[in-house]
Order: sequence, then C-alpha cells, then structure tokens
Amino acid sequence: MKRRDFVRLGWATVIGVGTGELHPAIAESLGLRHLSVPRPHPQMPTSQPQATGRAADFTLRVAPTLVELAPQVVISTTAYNDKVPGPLIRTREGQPVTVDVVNDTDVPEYVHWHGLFVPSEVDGAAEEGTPAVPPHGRRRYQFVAKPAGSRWYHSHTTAMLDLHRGAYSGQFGFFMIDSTNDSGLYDQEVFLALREWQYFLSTMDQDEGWPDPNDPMPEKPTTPDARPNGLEVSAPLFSINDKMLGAGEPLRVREGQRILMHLLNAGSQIHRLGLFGHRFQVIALDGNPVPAPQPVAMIEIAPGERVDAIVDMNQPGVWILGELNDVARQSGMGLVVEYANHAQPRPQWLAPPPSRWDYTIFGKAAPHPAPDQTIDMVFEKVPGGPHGINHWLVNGKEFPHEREFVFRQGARYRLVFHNRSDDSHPLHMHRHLFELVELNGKPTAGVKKDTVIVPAFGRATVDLLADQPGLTLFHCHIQQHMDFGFMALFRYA
Ligand SMILES: [Cu+2]
Repeated sequence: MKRRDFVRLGWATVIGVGTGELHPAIAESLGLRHLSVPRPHPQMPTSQPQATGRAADFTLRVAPTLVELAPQVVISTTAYNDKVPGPLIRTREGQPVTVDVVNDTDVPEYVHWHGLFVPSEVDGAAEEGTPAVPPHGRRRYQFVAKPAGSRWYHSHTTAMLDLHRGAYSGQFGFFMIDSTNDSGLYDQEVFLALREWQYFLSTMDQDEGWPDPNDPMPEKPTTPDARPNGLEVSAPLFSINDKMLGAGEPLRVREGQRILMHLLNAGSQIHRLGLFGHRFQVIALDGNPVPAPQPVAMIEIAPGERVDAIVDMNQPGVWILGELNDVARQSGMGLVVEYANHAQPRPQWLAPPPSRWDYTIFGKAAPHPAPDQTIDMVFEKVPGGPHGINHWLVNGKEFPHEREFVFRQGARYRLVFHNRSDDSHPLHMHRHLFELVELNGKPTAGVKKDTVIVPAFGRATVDLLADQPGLTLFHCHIQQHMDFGFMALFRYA
C-alpha cells in the first residue's frame, strides 16, 4: 500500500470504508424500506427571477453553515443560502440579471461568474478590479446573462494557507443560461457537482494514481527535477452535491429514459467517473455544444470544468455512478442510480472498460484562421518553496507580472501552454472562450472551452478572439496553484 492510500484509508476508516462499498449506516439507509418507496429525484432548489423592478433577481447570502455529507458525517463550511451547492441560478440568454450578495462573514468575498462574458468590474476577481463584498456588507452584481450553456458561480477569494476559504469552501453553485433552441430531448435533467472536503496539506500528489505512460509529454525536460516535492492539497472526504455515496436520495430512473447530466467539478482534484453498462453521450464541454457529440464510457473532469452528457437508461439494475479511483469512491464520490422495479439490496460498482479521455474526439477537422499573434506561456513548479508549499512560475515569474500579457481588441491570439511540471493543470481564462487547436500534438477544431487540462509535461494550444475589453485573469483552477503564483493578468492595449 502506498503511503498516500494509507493516509486516505486511515481517514476513510473513520467513516467506515472497509465494510465494503458503503458505510453501514449508509447501506442501512438504502434498505428495502427506502428502496420500495418511489420518490422523485429531489430537484435542486431553484432561484427564479423575481419580477419586482428594483429588487434583485437573485440573492446569495454567504454564511457559515453545516453540511451533513452522510449520517454522522457533518462538516462546517461557508456556503450560499445554507445550501451546497448554492441555489441553481437559471435564466435565459441575453436577460439582464441582478444578484445581491450578502456577506455574513468576517472576511471580504468575491463571487465569480465562471464562463460568462461579463465586465471586469463584476467578474468577481480582485485582480481585475472587481470591488469586494465587504465583511458583514453587501454588493450588487449586474450583468447580462451570456453565452448560453452550463455556467457556474463560486467564491474567488485568495485562500493561501486557509483551507476553508475560496474554492475550499462550499461557496459554489450552478448557473444555467438557457438558449432559445434547447432541443429538450431528455426525460430528466440532473445537476451533479463533484467535491472533496476537509482539505489538508500533504507531500503526496493527488493525481499520482493516474500516470499515463502513453502520454507523449512533449514538454518533459531531459534532466528530471531532483528537488523534493512540496506540500499540495489533499482531502479524505468526497461527495456529489452535498452527499457522500449512498447517503442521499438515489437518482431514480426508468428503463428507456434519457437523463441529461450537468456535471461540474467544483473541487481541487481531477476526477474520472463511470457508470457500468452505460455510456455518456457528451454533448457540451464547459457549457458549449461540441461539433461531434460522442459516447464515452468514462468522463474526466477537472476543477472548473463542466461536462453535459446524455445517458440512455438501458441497463436495468441498481448501479453506482462513481469515481474510478476506489479510495475516492469509497470515501464518498458516487451516486446510486436506481431503475424503477429493480430494487436490490446493494448497489453495484463495476469498473467501466479502460478508456482515455480525449477532448479532440469531440471536435472536427477544420483549418484555424492564422492568428495575429502567438503567445507562449511556460509553466514551471518550484518544489517545496517558502512554507514548504510548491510555488508556480508563468514565464519564469510568480504572479504578479509586469505588462507581459496584452491583447488588442479584435485581434486573434494563439496561446501555447507549455506545462513543464509533473502535474496536470486545468487552465482557466476569465470572461472569454477559447477554441482548442491541439493537445499534445493532436489537432482539433470547434471545441470551445474556458478551462482546459494541460497534462503533466504536456502542451495545449488554443485560439482566442480578444473581444471582451477589460482586465482578464488567467490561472490554474486549482486554488493552491493559483494562490502560489500560477496566475497572469491580460490587459487590453
Ligand atoms: Cu495547477
């Protein structure tokens, strides 16, 4: 057993892994009595726009709260409106939106509207000049909801060594912007946010279980870095929405139904999900419809990313939709999927057939117009820097930079992300979408995203049209990497 697994299982034992797939209390809650009572899958509470002229359409109250992840597993965090995820904000594309944020905590907060085209002043990033929501104060955010698709909102405060702030807190929620041409070809729509809880610092890399010797690693240096690795954020508990595997209501389905799953990774680790006997028809990445929807057996989703997939329910039984990693799944990252009239005492986990996640299969073959300028961005790790924490360099410097990164309005940019580190990083550009051009040398077109995983020692190239004037933050979506240097600010000339 690796030391990492020992540490994780040590934690997991507290909540009873070792008795099989589920905690006894959780298994008990899944007993026949419950299974025999058909109940609709609980809808996430929705904040609907209110009609009043001067009132906000939505109000988010940031406050400390308790979350019952499972029977006898209750954690303390801060969240929006005492819910994790926060209320589903749903609106039509092009609609003006007013959100009042009430901050019932002792620290300043920012709410970032991830994937929306909004001005810097309301984007929710201090670095772009958005004003804070003061402690015990309030602030109104007003913007137009665009573009259509699965967006989300979350705290964008700096956390540094406070593992209860920013992305470590429960401050996140779905923000759906409906387009006027929603096909509606599904029977049920579910919102599933993946999360870890009770973060701690460790020298063990969370993603070490997923090395892929087949990766080309074009950015791998010839001489490996011999410095010892520093502290990274790890976690012992996992959930989908606010419940650990088996602790919440199952997703109740009927044979023949089509389920639209809106998946969001609101955590700090990359996750891989499978549902034995089923395929995920991926229709959108980061909320943007893909040119070539494809069925896949496994979905990989990084912090900040969204995947919309339709699953045809054609394998009756009681299954676990779960993390492929056994420890993560057994420590909570999963959801029971229960077909009507197929109740069985225990949900089954079977690993899906081995497969690779590859963004490029959802794209098309098409030439990209030549960019006006190519910007190379090189990312490096400084292992075990100050405080024993890994620090991160963008083109040789930790954030902030001088004026290295400048856009001219209307110009097309090709950004080449060179990941010269042994970790995968989900790189996020605020207020813009970019189009994937190549990933580790594999070309594609038409896949539009706001967050892209650049694999360890890998390279991704994206094209971006600079059409959203204003300061624009770019960063790794892993909170700790962002806080310790992995950030850059683009300015419009
Ligand atoms: Cu990172």
